[in-house]
Amino acid sequence: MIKQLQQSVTTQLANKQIVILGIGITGLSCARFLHRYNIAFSVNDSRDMPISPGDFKHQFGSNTLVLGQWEHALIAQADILIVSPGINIAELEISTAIAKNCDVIGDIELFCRLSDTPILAVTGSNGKSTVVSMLNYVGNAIGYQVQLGGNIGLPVLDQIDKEDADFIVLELSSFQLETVKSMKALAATVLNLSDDHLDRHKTLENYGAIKQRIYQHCTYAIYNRNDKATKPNALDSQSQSLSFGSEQAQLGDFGLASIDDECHLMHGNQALCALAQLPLQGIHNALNYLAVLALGKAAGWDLNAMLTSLMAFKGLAHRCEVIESNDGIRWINDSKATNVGATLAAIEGLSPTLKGNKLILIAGGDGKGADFSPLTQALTQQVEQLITLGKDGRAIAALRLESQAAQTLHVDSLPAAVELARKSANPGDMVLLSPACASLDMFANYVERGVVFIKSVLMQKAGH
Ligand code: UMA
Ligand code: ADP
Repeated sequence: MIKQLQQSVTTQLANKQIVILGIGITGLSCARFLHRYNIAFSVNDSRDMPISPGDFKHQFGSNTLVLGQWEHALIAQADILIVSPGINIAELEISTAIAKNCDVIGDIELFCRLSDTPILAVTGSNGKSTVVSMLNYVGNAIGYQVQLGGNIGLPVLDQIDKEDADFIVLELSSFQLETVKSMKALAATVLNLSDDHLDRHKTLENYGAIKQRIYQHCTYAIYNRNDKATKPNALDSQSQSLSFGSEQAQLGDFGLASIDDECHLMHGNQALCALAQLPLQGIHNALNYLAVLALGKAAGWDLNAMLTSLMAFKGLAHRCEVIESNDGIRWINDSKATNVGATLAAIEGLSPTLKGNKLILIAGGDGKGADFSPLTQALTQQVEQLITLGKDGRAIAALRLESQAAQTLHVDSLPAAVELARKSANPGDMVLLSPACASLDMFANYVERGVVFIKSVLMQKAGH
C-alpha cells in the first residue's frame, strides 16, 4: 500500500505548484504529508501568527510560509490549491486570485484521490461525531481494522499511511464537502439537515446541496426517512439506497416500532433490541443507532455483533452529558448543541424524563445567521425558565411569550447563568445547557464552554 501510495503521490503531485491555505489542524497535516513524500509546497495563512516561522522552518525546512494576509501572487501561481475547511474561497480576496486552471481541493479530496481504503462517510447537521465514533468503536470491536478521520479532529492525511485499514470512517462537514469531487464511498449518509453555517452557505438549500455531494458515486446511499432533505437527489445507476427513520421500516430498511409498549430498533419487520437496552437515550440517539446499523450493514458487518458492542458505547462528552451531582438537580451539559436542531433534539429527547419536574434551559451564543423560530414551541411549552447569554441570546429570549417574561432572563456569563439556575431549581428539576449557538463569541470552543459549565456546577455544589 505504501509503495502504491508513493507512486500515486509522485504521479499526481510532483512538479506541481502546491499552495496550502490555512495552517491549522488541516493545513499542518497537509504540510506534514507532503513533506513526508518530499513534495514541495507553500503555505499562506491570513492570520499574523498561526505558527511561528521558526517552528515552521524546523518542521518543513525551506518550504515557503506567508502569513498575515492573502498573498495574491502566491495563490495565482498555484496548480493545486489545498484549502482548509474553515476558509471560504468565495471570499473575493481569494476567489479573484485563483488561476483559471487551478485545481482547488481540500485534504479529503486529496485523500480520496490517493487511497483505496473503503470509505464509510457521514455528514448531517447533528449527530456526526456520535455516529462516526460509534461506527469506529463497533467496527474495531467486531474485528475489523477501522480508522476514523475528518471533521472529528483527526485529519485524514495523518491516517493515510499508518497501516492497512479495512475501512475508514469519515466525519465530513459541509465545509469539507465543498471541495470533494471524486469520493466514491462504500456507504454514505446525510443524517439530518437543519440551519447551520448559514453565515457561509447563505441558504438552507445551498447548505443542503453541499451535503448531497457525499452521495456522489457511492455504493450505498443511506438517508433519513423523517427528513426529506437527506434523500439523495440523484444517484448513479449502480448505487443502492437504504433508509432509517422513526417509524416501522420496509424490508431491508431500518426503523423503530413499539413492542409491548417498549421502543425497539427494527430491521424491516425483525426486532433487533429495545432502545432501553442501549446506553444513549432520546429519539435522536435511536436514529443515530439506526444510522450506524445501516452503515455497518452496507459494509457487510454482522448486525447482532454490532448491537452487542453498541451496548458498551457510553456516548461522547458535551452531548447531553449528565454531570454527576449529589444536589438532586439534573445538570446536563449539551455544549456541543451549536445549532437549533441539536437543542430541539435535546429538549424533545429529555422532556419525557422530567416526570412533572421543571426544565431550565441555558442557551445563546453566536447563532451563525440561523433562524431560531423552530425553537418557539419548545421554548414556550416545554421550558419553564430560560436563561440566555451571548451575542444572540436575546434573539432566542424574544421567542418566549410576554407572560413568561419573569421566567426569561439574560445574563452576561455562563457562571452567572448557573448561579441563577441553581437558585430556582429544586431537586428533580433539570438544568440543561444546550445553547443552539456556537461558542466563539465567549469561549475558545464548545469544549471550553462545557468545561466552564461543569466547573460552575461543581463549584456551586461545593459551596463556593
Ligand atoms: N484561517 C485564515 N484565514 C481565515 C480563516 C482561517 O488564515 O479567514 C486560518 C487560521 O489562521 C488557521 C487555519 O486557517 O491557521 C484554520 O483552518 P480551519 O479553520 O479550516 O481549521 P482547522 O484547524 O484546519 O480545523 C478544521 C476544522 N475546522 C473548521 O472547519 C472550522 C475542524 O472542525 C476539523 O476537526 C479539522 O479541520 C480536521 O478535519 C472543527 C469545526 O468547528 C471541529 N468544524 C465545524 C463544525 O463541526 O461545525 C464545521
Ligand atoms: P456533530 O458532530 O454533527 O456536531 P454530535 O454527535 O457532536 O454531532 O452532536 C452535536 C449535538 O447534536 C449534541 O448536542 C447532540 O446531543 C445532538 N445530536 C446528536 N445526534 C443528533 C441527531 N441525530 N439529531 C439531532 N441532534 C443530535
